[in-house]
Amino acid sequence: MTDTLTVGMLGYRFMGKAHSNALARLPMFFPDAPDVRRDVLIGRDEETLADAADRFGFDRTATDWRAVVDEVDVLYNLGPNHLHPEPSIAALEADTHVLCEKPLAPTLAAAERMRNAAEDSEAVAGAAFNYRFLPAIQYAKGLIEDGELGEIHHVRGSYLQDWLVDPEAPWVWRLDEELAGSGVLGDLGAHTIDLARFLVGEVTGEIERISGHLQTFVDERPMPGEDGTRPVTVDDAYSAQAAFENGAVGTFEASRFATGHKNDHSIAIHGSAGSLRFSLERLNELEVMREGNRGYETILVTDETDPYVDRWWPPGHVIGWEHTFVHENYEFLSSVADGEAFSPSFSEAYRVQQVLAAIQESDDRGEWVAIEDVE
Ligand code: SOE
Repeated sequence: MTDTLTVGMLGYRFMGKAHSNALARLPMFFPDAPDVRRDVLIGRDEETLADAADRFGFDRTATDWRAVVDEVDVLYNLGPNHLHPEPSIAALEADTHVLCEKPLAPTLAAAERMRNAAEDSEAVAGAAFNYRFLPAIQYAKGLIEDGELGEIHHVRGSYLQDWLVDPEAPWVWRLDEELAGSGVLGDLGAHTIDLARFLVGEVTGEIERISGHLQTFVDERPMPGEDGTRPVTVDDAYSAQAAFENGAVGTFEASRFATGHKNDHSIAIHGSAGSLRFSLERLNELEVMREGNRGYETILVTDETDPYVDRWWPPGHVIGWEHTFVHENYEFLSSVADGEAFSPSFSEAYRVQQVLAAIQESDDRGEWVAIEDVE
């Protein structure tokens, strides 16, 4: 492999912008990151693709991922969920490294094929659960694994948005089961389940069984630019209760109808010796309740000794949502250059997919489901 990694990026809208911005920031803020060339931007609509390639700094464009997956060193699969399996598997079979956006796949079966392809490949495969790469979250993980909270009894995560509360909000691919696999469960629930596993998994073990409920509030929406409507075949909201191996109780929910909440991902952990609370709306802060104190203290996680902070600005000069992608890209590309595994791997993302599938099955059956029984 030459020193410069060539990147092919499938998808050029929201995630294409987030990851292209991250790649552009690396040379200035992470000069020890591998050298990367944004080689080819992959999409269907040639005109919008050409404009995006120009803005995002790609050398060329392609309208068929099959033609380029073995030409580049790394494939960024940022397409809609139904496009995660085939291009990623084809790239891994060509020993092209893959960073795939979450959720891994629309279905558990497709996620299993992706996990197996990663196991059989020499390439590095990663799942883009970007919220792991926040200083406050990594600081929280350290507190938990150092035993600062004692035995973990509760894990409580919610991810609240409200972009669909207007019934006239237009139909998009995320609302179709064939294209997305699930609605808010896979889109936002995947983040929360991954974050819970990342934060407490070492001390609680895995989620053993789960009981879930899915709800669709609006079952058809107007097609943009057309007359008529298209059915909504996925969930608008989910809630679930989970039992961890160590006996901890998990409570999870997400909604696209939480009026007034724009991108409110929050998680709280309660243990025998303390608690912590994190909210994406205050992503530089962590609230910590330590044994013997009367209440929570708010820690601004922006010291030079905090993860990634010394790459940016002095203490108190806060970072934002986009920086999670810069950190994630730095770690992924460093793993590729060093020939080391990246976390979260496709196997870890498959574990998340198992929990999502168990929630769907529990909703179908109206009873608790053991994760090991989900196929
Ligand atoms: C959904 O609106 C969404 O864009 C998710 O798909 C992202 O994963 C999340 O980070 C922000 O919200």
